[in-house]
Amino acid sequence: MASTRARLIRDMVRIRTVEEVLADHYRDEQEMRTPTHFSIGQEATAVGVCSATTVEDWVYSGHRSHAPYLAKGGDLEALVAELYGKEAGCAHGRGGSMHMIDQSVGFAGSAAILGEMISVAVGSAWAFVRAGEQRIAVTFFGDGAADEGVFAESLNFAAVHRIPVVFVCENNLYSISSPLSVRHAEGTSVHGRAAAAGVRARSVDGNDVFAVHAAARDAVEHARRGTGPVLLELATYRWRAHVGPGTDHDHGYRSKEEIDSWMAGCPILRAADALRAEEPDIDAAVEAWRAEFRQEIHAAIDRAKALPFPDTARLLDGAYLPAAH
Ligand SMILES: Cc1ncc(C[n+]2csc(CCOP(=O)(O)OP(=O)(O)O)c2C)c(N)n1
Repeated sequence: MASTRARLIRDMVRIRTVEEVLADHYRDEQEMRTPTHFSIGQEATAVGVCSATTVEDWVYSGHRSHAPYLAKGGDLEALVAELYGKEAGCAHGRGGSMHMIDQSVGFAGSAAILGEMISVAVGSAWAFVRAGEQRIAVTFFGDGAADEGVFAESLNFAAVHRIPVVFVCENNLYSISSPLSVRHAEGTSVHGRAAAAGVRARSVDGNDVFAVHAAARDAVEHARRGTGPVLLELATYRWRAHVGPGTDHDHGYRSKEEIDSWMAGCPILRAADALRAEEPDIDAAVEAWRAEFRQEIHAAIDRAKALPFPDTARLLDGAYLPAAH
């Protein structure tokens, strides 16, 4: 099954399977000593967008980083080793889950300070322009990060200078437990704010991987042509708690009915439903992929656990240490 549409589903199944197994190990072993923000339920945004980029294009994300990293082709073993704090991790065991990086495939980096990577992506894309390169930058962030001032500044700067950046807002309705309704005036939206800054902006069903992919291809092409930045606001939903492997049905900030209704709109099930007429064997393929990726992630976990921790004498390598006065 080699069609682009089947490949998008396969990529989502891989991310879902990897994260579900990681979440189980995280909970049961207590050996990964890093906060983790899972994208379970949100896979269509990362897969739909990253599949529209080339290896030359740079992708950044915030704290919810595993899905964009894997969708861009980031090395799985380096991700797992990073979560276990091992020297072989993608950030040498110093960064943890929120500091994914694999520049060999164009995953330029992720960081936990909300909004930080929005401006860094704009700077990278501006550097591409100044070097006469045809590359673009993409930056993933949540609706909460879009409340940071740097978002407005970045939109404006990118629009004024026609910087080839694609802003990707994964709008999952909450900033931790604060719903959009208490943070934004009624009738406003993230894409509306981008449009007001002169950025071409679209709102897309973020749980429809085919729609996301089509919108991302259009956005990437627009940016690469030098016709200016684009923002995609992708409506999606996080199934697990904001941080950690568990669920949060009982935390009181969102209802069980709301969670159930979004789970019924699972991006993998929806994509398989849409493809069934064209690919009647899609359900068997999904099951086979799940089994394949379960093996892959279990093997990666076993290997990561056997790897060494960083040498304590070198723990501060790469850290910024202000000069002593
Ligand atoms: C500047 C800054 N302020 C506050 C935080 C604490 N914080 C971490 S995640 C988060 C909510 C993020 O929500 P959103 O951007 O919508 O992303 P989501 O977690 O929903 O994917 C907050 C407030 C932070 N990391 N950085």
